[in-house]
Amino acid sequence: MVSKSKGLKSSEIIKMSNSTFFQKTTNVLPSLTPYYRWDGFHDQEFVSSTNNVFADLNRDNLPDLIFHFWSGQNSENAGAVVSGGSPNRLVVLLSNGDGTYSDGTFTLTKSDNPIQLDGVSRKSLHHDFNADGYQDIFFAINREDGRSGQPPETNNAFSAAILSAGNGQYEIKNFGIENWYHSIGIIPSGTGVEVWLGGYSQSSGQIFRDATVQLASGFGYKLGDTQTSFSPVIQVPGHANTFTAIPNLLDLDNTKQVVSVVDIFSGGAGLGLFVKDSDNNWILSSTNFPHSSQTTVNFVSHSGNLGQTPVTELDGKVVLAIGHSASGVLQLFPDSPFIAGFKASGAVVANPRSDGAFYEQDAQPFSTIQFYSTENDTLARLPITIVGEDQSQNSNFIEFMDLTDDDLTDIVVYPYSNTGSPTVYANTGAGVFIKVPDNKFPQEATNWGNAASSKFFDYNKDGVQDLIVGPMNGIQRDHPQQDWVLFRGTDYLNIDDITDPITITDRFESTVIKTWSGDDIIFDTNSNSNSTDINAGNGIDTIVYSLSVDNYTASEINKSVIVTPIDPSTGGADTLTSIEVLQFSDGVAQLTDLIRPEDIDRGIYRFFNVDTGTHFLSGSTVERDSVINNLDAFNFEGPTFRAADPTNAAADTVFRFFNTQTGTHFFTQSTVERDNILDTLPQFSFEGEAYKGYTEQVDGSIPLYRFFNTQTGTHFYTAAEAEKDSIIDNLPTFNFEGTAYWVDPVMG
Ligand SMILES: [Ca+2]
Ligand SMILES: [Ca+2]
Ligand SMILES: [Ca+2]
Ligand SMILES: [Ca+2]
Repeated sequence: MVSKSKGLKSSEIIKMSNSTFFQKTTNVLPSLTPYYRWDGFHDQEFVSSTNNVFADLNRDNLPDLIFHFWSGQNSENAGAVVSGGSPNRLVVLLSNGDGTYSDGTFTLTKSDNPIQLDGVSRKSLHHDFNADGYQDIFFAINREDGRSGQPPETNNAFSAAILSAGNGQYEIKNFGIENWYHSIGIIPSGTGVEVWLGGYSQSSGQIFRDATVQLASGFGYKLGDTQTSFSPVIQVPGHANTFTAIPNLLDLDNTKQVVSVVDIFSGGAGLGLFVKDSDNNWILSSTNFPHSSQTTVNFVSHSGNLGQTPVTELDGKVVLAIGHSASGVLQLFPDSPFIAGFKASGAVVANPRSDGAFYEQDAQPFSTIQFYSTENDTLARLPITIVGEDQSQNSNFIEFMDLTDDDLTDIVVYPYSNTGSPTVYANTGAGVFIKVPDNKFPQEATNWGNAASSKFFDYNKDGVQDLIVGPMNGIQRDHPQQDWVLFRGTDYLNIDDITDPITITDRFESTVIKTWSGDDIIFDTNSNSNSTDINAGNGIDTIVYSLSVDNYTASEINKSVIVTPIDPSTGGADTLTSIEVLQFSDGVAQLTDLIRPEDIDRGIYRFFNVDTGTHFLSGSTVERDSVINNLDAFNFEGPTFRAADPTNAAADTVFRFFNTQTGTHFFTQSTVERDNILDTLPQFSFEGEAYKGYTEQVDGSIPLYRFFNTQTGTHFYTAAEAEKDSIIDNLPTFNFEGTAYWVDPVMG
């Protein structure tokens, strides 16, 4: 793989906190301290901003930063029922167009007062909802966050639309019905864009927790005719009690929608699949909950209380509770079907103690990402693996994006930690992801405890993702360090140095498979029926075919080998790059076992060296086979002519030299030329007799023509009249030197 690293200027000396790919910026973001210390946040409470939106609001083609800060209630209100949402404030930092930002909230809203929403934002998105060329922002809002201990029936809030007015200004609109909103998604359908909200309550002031009345509360809205009012398009029926809408990318006519579902009645979370029926109404066609059925166990809580609590099993682990934190859709490889990805989070307890009870204090955080197909309108788990998956991260956000510039979508997890750095899993294209080493990302120690988190976005629009890090999960109002850090991405991530071995046991019909510097193994199970590009990177890599070697042929192109099944019904062709071991059902094969070069009596075989653009000739079948099997740069072209019959009186020795400067061979029959080279050109290493050539035309022989390539300083030989004529006509850098000597044709 070609490295795209541009190197660092001397002024960009790497500090400990930076990585090769991310450099800390200064003087780009204004101080955020004034917002953290806003009087409306009262005193001594933590201030958070988890749902940050990066969208171009002022249409300068650079993203703007939309923060929604919020704090908890004052401590004197602890335990008391407090009406209203937690204190909150919307702040928009507009791009100045010169790589810096400043507060543009007033510019957009023309309001002197801080902008407050109906509560705390839980998830957010942006889209040009009213099609006026300006991005609009949506937040799922609730009044739970920041009000711990409040009665649940007081947690409902309106969600918020930051809707453009078409003139560069924005209106803040509450929409939907009041609900305990958790999530938001968007469907750009042909009949108008829909915004879907996932809530927890059926309607304002009521919570349906009765297991026999499992009412869901998902809502979809689109703009009404006035372009300012929202009309409902879906209210999700029973079963689940909340859901997370995710973007509908699953089919082109927007009749299919995957959402993630939380169902506390069955003790876990999963996915729901909605499809449109013949009346154009959304119906829930399939759900899939990853955990096995719930059982009730003896349980000892942190406070020592013994009681009964439900547990479920997930991937062989006993899990106390599974919440959903995020979901989305992605393609495993370009043009492949979209699949749904789902991040389940919970707490896992390995075993009950000797008294037979499970203890809450034994619990460890647990999260895992799973993938589902939606074929036949049914959610089905896919056997996709993540090598090195960190299953103990506390995180609420995942994202699917290509960070390695290979058109293969990678997984990004944004955990809460001291450095705030993301965790990235790189996509092989074939159902296996692998953890990217943490040192590819900034590891700046913050003093925000485990509140720091991050988000990729491209602030300078150079195509390379940049990384913003901040105390998203909340810091104290009087904390001494409240400014966020923006790291400029200097280049696409290069992960060629990953040495963990990767095994691809199921290709998922991928057309592109890549692995890196580990010793990797790639099987042909479920291979693409057309063709597949496979690059296994450095290491000793093996490809495994399910049939015996006599069922395949091979040819060489550039530094790759194309392996093709003889019977097309058994699979497509693979273009293999950097694969060292060819394994078939009857054992390891050499490339010569697939290319099967024909042995010709006195045959001289020709190779094209793709590195030097020169040809290599050999009269030795041992040398020929060694070059085929060992030198990627040499493409075998077959026998090109035959050496002279040594019993013929006109046959005489052809000498071979190796030019150590050009890496090419030179042939001559002239002893004068030979001796002159030996005396005057030390870069030519004499290799002795190569084969015999005729010193004159004999019966059946043909001339071997010699050219001098003035660009490479090498000689080229051909016995083919058509090739000779074509070079004379078309390649002025080749000086024709006439007949070197005579040889026999391959056929004849
Ligand atoms: Ca708009
Ligand atoms: Ca990628
Ligand atoms: Ca960038
Ligand atoms: Ca490898």
